[in-house]
Amino acid sequence: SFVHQKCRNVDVPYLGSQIYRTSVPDDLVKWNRDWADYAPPNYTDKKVHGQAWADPEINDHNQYTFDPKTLSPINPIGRTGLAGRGLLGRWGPNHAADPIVSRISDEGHLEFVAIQRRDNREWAIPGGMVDAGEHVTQTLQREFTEEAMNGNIDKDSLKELWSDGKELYRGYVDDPRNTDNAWMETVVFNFHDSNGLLNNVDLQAGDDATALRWIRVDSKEPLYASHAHFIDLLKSAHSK
Ligand code: RP5
Ligand code: MG
Ligand code: MG
Repeated sequence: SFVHQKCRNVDVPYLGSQIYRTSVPDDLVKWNRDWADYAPPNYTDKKVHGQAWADPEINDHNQYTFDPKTLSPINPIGRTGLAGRGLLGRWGPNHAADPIVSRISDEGHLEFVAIQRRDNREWAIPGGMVDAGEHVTQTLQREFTEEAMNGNIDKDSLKELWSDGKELYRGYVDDPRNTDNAWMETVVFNFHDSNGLLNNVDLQAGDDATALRWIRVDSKEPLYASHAHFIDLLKSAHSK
């Protein structure tokens, strides 16, 4: 069964910190495997404290549903070697949306719009967090507009594209920011441009993206978090 990898990396410190995760071997990821001495560092980035988009610190006076031992929600996949929230605002699931905008290139290859992330320089789908009260369909369009169109909102040019999305995935993401108590979940939609709509759109990296390009699905290029898996799903969806 699936065990997360990217959120167990001990080669580099946790993003934006000097904190190293406890090394968790594959066979001790599942919580039901005994590990009496497991005591990972507890870390929540200061950037998270006091933010409107984040939960407060947990103490015995507030109302979350807890693991009685740790007083915290626990990662559904298992141990990550780090307690606390790290860079994530929410205890438990942190909700994102990932729009995969694809086309068939002139050479006949299925390809998708990818951005390079500012935080760790890895290539990724231009996704982002669902804002409070926001519908996921809005998040998908907003994040693509911010990260791949540099905020140039030309509402009508992609209307047809946005109206025909296909869901590819929803659930857990093996994000390098995940911890034992906070993790990413996403909804992945494919918007396939069969009509050349994107020829009339100025694609340009924006917001937290530092570069943009089309990546071929068969390029085997390493991607951020679980995004390579999402691209596999895209590939299957188009090979039917
Ligand atoms: C990943 O983090 C999701 O798949 C999504 O692509 C992304 C959301 O976080 P930010 O891009 O807002 O940092 O887990
Ligand atoms: Mg964003
Ligand atoms: Mg993003």
